[in-house]
Amino acid sequence: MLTVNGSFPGPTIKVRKGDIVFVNVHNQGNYGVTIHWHGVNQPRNPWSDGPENVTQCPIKPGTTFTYEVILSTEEGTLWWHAHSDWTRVSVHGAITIKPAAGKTYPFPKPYKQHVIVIGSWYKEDVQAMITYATNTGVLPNVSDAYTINGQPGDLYNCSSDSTYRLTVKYGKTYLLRIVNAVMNEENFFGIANHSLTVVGQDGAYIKPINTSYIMIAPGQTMDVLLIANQNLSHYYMAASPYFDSIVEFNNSTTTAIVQYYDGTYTPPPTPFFPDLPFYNNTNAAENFTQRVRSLANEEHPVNVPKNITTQLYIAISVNRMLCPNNSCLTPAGDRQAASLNNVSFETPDIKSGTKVRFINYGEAVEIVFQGSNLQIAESHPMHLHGYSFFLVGTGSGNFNNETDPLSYNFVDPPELNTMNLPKSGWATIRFFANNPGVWLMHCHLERHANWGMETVFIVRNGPSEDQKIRPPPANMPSCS
Ligand SMILES: [Cu+2]
Repeated sequence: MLTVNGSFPGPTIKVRKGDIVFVNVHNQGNYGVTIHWHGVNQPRNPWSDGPENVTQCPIKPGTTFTYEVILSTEEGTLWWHAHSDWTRVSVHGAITIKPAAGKTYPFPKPYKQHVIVIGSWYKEDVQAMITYATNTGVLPNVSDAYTINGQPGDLYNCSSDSTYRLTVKYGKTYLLRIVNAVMNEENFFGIANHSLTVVGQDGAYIKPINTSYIMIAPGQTMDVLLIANQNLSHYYMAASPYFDSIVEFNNSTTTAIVQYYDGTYTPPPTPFFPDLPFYNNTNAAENFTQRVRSLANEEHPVNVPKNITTQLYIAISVNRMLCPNNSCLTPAGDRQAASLNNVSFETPDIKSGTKVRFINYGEAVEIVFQGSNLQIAESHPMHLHGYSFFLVGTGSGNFNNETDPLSYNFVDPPELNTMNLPKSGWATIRFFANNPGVWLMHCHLERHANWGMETVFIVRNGPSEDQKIRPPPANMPSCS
């Protein structure tokens, strides 16, 4: 199993807003790998963004590459992960971004903060599994467990003695920095008897949301305040899937334990369990997601493009495609293919199917995504590199370009890097194309990205020197 510094999840990178981080990545593994700094906009610096064979060739075994990770507007929680095949399953960790020196949180300073990484666990060799699935057209296997901070928890037939435990002191407030590193399912998450206050998402603050559960998609991060104000006892925190399709998925629950440490009390034989929505409860998922609003105040303003100069309409679908010369092992001789506007992206062999989209510097861009599957529809957490964007509207069914824009939110739309396109629905995002570079956009469900639900935006240089891509670093990994 490929890990960073021997730990799963990998080490947390702790920075302040606006910091620049140099990360030496030395590959001691058996195959090439790259690292992506998820949600870090990397102004003018696509060279350190990480997508394999898009902005760099893989770091070969035995070699080193130094990433320059440039923080700018991001504040809150982001994460880093491998961006080659499915290596991100075990190669990931959190990035915590505190306010700049002399600045404060837009909420009372928490007593302590803890990173909570929700992940996927496979018993098998994931790299061998996905290589076989890609070569033969068979479906990739689903994971064997979910994990919280590397541990599956008490509900699985293993490792209950090493379940992650978060000890809390009565009356104190804790900032949980939650990362969803799961491969193929969205998740509900909650803590028994405790309400959660969500104060940030994707490295930007939001208006506080009080809730008993959150819905968090792969790629997303959330800052959540937990007030330890319940009876001294033990409580489960749990993550279970939100899955709105009919294909096979992992329907199990991972747990960790929140335990009060002061006072003498007898904990119950089993900790209290949170009441999480059923796996296919779309209303519960959307009720939460629709409450997310940018903080949008003087200190944390929003800059939503109003006069759109580039408009894209992207139909998203999972399809099936015939394999040439009976090359697939599936019964019908076909394979899964996922597409954006009917084009299925492939790396590293750039084939006729792969397309990129040029965007001029400074354009005010709007993208309307439309889920267009007729049969096995599913929601898609779409992630854009190089930018955060404003999610100005979402809805069910087909987008109506006359009536639906009337519902757009230009006042306090959430500023995200990964947004959930509702199943068979639409979503509209906006951003200013003010970061020149080569930026991948893809579904963060790994199966879908694997099948081609990806594309690339190339944002051209602007006229002035500080609007141009920086020169590449001297030590870029070689492609031969
Ligand atoms: Cu998808």
